[in-house]
Amino acid sequence: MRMAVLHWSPRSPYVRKVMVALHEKGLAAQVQTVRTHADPLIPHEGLMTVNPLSKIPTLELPDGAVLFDSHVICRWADRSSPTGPCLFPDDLTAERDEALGTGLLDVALPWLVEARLRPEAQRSADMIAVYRCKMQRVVDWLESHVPALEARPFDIGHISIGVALCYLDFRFEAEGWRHGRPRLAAWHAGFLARPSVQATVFRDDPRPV
Ligand SMILES: N[C@@H](CCC(=O)N[C@@H](CS)C(=O)NCC(=O)O)C(=O)O
Repeated sequence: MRMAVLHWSPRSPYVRKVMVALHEKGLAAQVQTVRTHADPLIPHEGLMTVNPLSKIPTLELPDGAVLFDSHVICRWADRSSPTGPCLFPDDLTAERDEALGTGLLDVALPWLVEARLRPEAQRSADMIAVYRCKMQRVVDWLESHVPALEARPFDIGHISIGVALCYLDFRFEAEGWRHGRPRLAAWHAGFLARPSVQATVFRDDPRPV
């Protein structure tokens, strides 16, 4: 039987969000991962035949259907399996928090490109200051919302926020997001203990050609 194929990278936080969801829903073994290098500065011709945005995660289903982005793939996982937590409850708070987590990533990724990938002469200190400001405001907001996070069952909002904070540890450790945010740090320690999170750690693997 053909398996679903996930365009995947151990460096991508959006991919990790999907992988955590697949593990939580008991679907990880049913999805084959293929290492796909989606470089924001070089569109990937092969990937664009299935996702014209040249982005990962992209999921190819056995019936030929293609799903992207991480939100849609996580919805697919939630619908496809009765196992594990309900990731998308009717209450829109879960998806609002999902948007906050991916929104934090939407700040962190261009920040990384600006600060480390673009030629030095083209880097903008003003843009980097904006990214840092937004990152700090998001983690401040999260610090004040920890009681709300803890009050409801585990859902897509927890996955998205938890993975985004893991990505700050992976790429922006020097920003020290835990400093002055003890409740969020304690909540995240619990997130890190989940088997789905431990099974999906970030890793700087060799880039495929
Ligand atoms: N909104 C998308 C964002 C996906 C995304 O930006 N992925 C990055 C990898 S971490 C990517 O493919 N970048 C390639 C590019 O921007 O061209 C999602 O949630 O899946």
